[in-house]
Amino acid sequence: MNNYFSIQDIDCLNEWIKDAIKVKNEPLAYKTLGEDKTIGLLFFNPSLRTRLSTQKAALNLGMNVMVMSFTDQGWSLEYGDGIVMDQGNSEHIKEAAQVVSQYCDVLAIRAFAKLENREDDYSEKVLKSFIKYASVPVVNMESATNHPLQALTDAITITEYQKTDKPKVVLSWAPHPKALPQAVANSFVEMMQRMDADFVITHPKGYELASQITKEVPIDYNQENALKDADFVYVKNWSSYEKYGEILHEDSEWKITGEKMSITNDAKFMHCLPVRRNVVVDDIVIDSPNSIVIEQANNRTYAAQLVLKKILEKV
Ligand code: SN0
Repeated sequence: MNNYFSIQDIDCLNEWIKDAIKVKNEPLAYKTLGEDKTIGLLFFNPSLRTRLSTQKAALNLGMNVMVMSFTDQGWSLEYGDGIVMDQGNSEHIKEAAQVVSQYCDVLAIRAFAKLENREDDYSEKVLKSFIKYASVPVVNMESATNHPLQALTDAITITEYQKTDKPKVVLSWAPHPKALPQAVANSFVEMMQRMDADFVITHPKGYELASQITKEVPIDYNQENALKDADFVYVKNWSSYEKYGEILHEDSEWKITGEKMSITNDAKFMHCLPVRRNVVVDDIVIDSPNSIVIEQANNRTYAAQLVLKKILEKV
């Protein structure tokens, strides 16, 4: 595998999940695979889990790690072709990507949606430009429209906790004070279509995700109805795709409460984190034994480690 840009880069999902669990059981089994290799983690947005779990994954493989934040360090980058650079941006992606490729054997990049222009975000300008101009493999640490390391983590976590061959998985939209990207939800929806799951999405009208991603997945606008008999409740806010980047209404009644969890089949509660307590989910749910958010975050390391292992086996 060259790049890990989206979950389309996973060739055989079942094998990847099995391999990730093997990595989890023996994280230091390949501790020399990445010897004398360097990964550069480039962040255009904040991070906690992604930064530390990817770093941990790289260290488990014996790699050197360099981390750089472009939010407060680094030049602001220009992506346009043939642009007269007499405005704010100091450096062109063409030089930046080629230069960092000389220092690193693998690059991992986080660049969220700006939520200003749908076409711009869905063109994946930042990640695709790095892939185009870098001469080393590129890993997506959440781009404008997808978060494939999170989705792989979620697949591993559901596999670990599922009690039946075809669990019912519900992706529920939740309220949030800020407009958030669709990336996590998009990748989760794509992943659930590849897993053997009875999958349903629930959200208020107007929050439909891109139809090229949701395809035939059923959407239930009645949250309580969707939650009935659920084995996993995956909760996430996203802003509108149609009215791009907008918060349409507050909808505080979509918060996940203890009462709502009681209509599920004793479901596990999942969230990619960070989560706004008592806005997205009540304390009583996230603090309950059915909440697996901490275990889910732990699996970020093994998802990243599997991806890096596959890349290292090729470089
Ligand atoms: C990001 C998102 O894409 O929704 C990252 C999730 C892994 N989440 C946020 O930006 C939350 C920010 C906040 O203030 O709650």
